[in-house]
Amino acid sequence: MDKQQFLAEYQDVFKEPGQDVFFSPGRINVIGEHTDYNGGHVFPCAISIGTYGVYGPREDTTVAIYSANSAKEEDSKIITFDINDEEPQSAKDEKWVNYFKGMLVYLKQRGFKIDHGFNLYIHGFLPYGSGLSSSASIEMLMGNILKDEFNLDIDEIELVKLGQKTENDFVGLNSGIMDQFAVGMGKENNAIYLDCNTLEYKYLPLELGDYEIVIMSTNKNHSLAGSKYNERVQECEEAVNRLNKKLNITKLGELDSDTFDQYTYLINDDTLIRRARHAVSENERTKKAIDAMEKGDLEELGRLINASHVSLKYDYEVTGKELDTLAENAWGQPGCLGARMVGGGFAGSAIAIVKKSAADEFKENIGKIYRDKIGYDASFYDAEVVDGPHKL
Ligand code: GAF
Repeated sequence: MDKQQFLAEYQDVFKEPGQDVFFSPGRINVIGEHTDYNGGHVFPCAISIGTYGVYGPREDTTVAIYSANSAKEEDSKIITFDINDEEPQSAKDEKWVNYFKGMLVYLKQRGFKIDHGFNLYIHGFLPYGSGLSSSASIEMLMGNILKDEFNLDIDEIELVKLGQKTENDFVGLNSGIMDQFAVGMGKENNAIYLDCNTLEYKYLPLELGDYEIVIMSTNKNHSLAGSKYNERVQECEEAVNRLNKKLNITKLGELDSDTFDQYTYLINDDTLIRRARHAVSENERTKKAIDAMEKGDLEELGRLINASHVSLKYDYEVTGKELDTLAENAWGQPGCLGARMVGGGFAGSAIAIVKKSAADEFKENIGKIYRDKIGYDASFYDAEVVDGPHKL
């Protein structure tokens, strides 16, 4: 779809012309899962599947938002609130608006002048709950629209932090900073190696030669998994507390495996040991994956990706039968170097690194296995690695 089509959709809904069209990407993560809130490393990139937003100014102080993606046609409606209203929307069918509203509220609380209302038409291509970060995509969309339209003097990393704050404090998911960072700081053909503790980062060209990344969606929504996610965050905090009987750390990402092994006994609980072991080992795998990428050793990268899934399955227990079916069957396919779930888990999506010439056969085989085992279809997406949010 092009800019004119989004403007036409806006006009249909708001009965007047829209002013500007913006795009904000989704993200995948090559490796480094559930490490961000543990102060570890991640290696994500922004993808060309994302969210479009059409902006039109208003003379009053009303914000009016319409999404083309409501689950049911009859639920489609324009949701309105006043720019000075700081309360999260509480009605069940209006909660999605909080990703936008939180950004507006926090920008205003930071002293930025947003002194008139606006209309916003949203058209997203990331299925909600698909593990490709539709929420960070819309947070960063909102932040960048407001920055552009109201000439706000704020840099992208500050917007990224407000995106995480929106998620944590306005929506209630205690997520780390990976998704907003990957979306906001996305760079064409590059993945971002980010230390979530210091926010130091570097771009690394995602050079896969004869290989490509295949995105596989379980078509099972993971949006109800928030409480399980928060449980994992809390379990890791408890492991840190127990380790601190002898150590002095703030996050598990500060430990290497040897130190962790020496002090594991302090945790003294099977579940908490496995959670912490994942956080520590995944952080190490992510560092090794960067070395492998820099050496062009894709086979090693693939093995680390597989090991990541195994650890997410057995130690962190965030996969589930749909994601396991995709990843574990991918491992045996011709031309596949590695596969794992991405994002928070429990459902959502997985990625596989597959030889370009084998990709069609790969999708066909996995699609069939998934349908036979799960009873409905998986989806496969092709995506480019792209820049962060921008005006079209
Ligand atoms: C979700 C969260 F939003 C991220 O912060 C990250 O923790 C991820 O799950 C797991 O790596 O996408």
